[in-house]
Amino acid sequence: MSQPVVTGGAGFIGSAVVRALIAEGAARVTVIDNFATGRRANLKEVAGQVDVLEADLCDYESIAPAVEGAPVVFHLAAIPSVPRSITEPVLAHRSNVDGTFNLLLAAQRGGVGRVVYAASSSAYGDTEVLPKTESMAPRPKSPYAAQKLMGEYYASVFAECFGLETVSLRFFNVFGPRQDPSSPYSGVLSIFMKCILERRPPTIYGDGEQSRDFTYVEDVAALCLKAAQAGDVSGQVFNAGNGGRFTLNQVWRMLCEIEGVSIEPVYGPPRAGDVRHSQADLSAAAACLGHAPRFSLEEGLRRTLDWYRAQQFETSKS
Ligand code: UD2
Repeated sequence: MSQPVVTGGAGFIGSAVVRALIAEGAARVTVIDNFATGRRANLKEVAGQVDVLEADLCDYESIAPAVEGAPVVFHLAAIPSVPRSITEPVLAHRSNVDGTFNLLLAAQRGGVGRVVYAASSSAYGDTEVLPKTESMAPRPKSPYAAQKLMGEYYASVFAECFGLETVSLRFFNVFGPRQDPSSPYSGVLSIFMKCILERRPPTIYGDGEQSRDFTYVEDVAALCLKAAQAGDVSGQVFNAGNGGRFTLNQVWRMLCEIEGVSIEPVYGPPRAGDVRHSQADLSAAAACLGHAPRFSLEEGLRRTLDWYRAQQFETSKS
């Protein structure tokens, strides 16, 4: 198959990569998704140019023909949640580790040109220094972090031992349109968006002074495409962040200001496996991949709010 493949392509980030590929001229894109968290609606704008294979990455026989000969595979399929990996460690391991291994094996045997792997900033754990650079020793604090790190290790070992070109991108708290706010495992900003539009307080776990490098989804999708093209990077790991750092309290206040309301959050106990502070050093990604994020946090928040507002309007019409 000569078209790019996106695993998890019906997901929030995966579908952004699909749209970016099509915007850059791909005639067709293959999506592999088991629809555990992905949704067909995420692909509706590009449905005519997407071939969807509904399959689990653990089902080698199903996925191998779909990746064979692909110029590039973007591997975004995962069960992406720190708390879920603690309540459902077996499910998360199967998806994040076994699924990744199977995908790499199928890619290597199928002569795939390159695999771009969605790794996670959670691999760093709590570092003494900020921002976090790729040369720091990883210190995973949750099963999810360990699983994502294992995927990175496998990606570089497949490059080293089997000659499969791979690049791992450590995503830093990606947010934006289409992120599903409906689960307790949802990303915090999608939950914040839903709360602010419904004019009710969010629950913040801990004191809200933990900080994140929130990264707008289109910037991450653009970086994925750059990582597919860049020369001389096989086997390497790069930060995929925005470079900023905001506490949850700050972000909630920004949202309140944008919406012109004042709502006090409710505070709950800290969450197991939570990293305290997170911020990406972008030098390596900028130098080797040409990473150049375009969206400030505020711009990303405004765009995302507009999208959720439009969804609310659609739902209220139907
Ligand atoms: C981790 C990774 C991120 C990505 C993600 C996938 C870090 C620093 N980041 O995100 O890169 O791989 O996993 O899931 O490890 N929270 C609340 N209230 C809520 C929900 C969350 O206060 O209703 C808090 C939560 O305790 C945490 C912060 O918000 O301190 C962010 O949580 P998250 O689940 O959005 O993402 P996080 O940081 O676990």
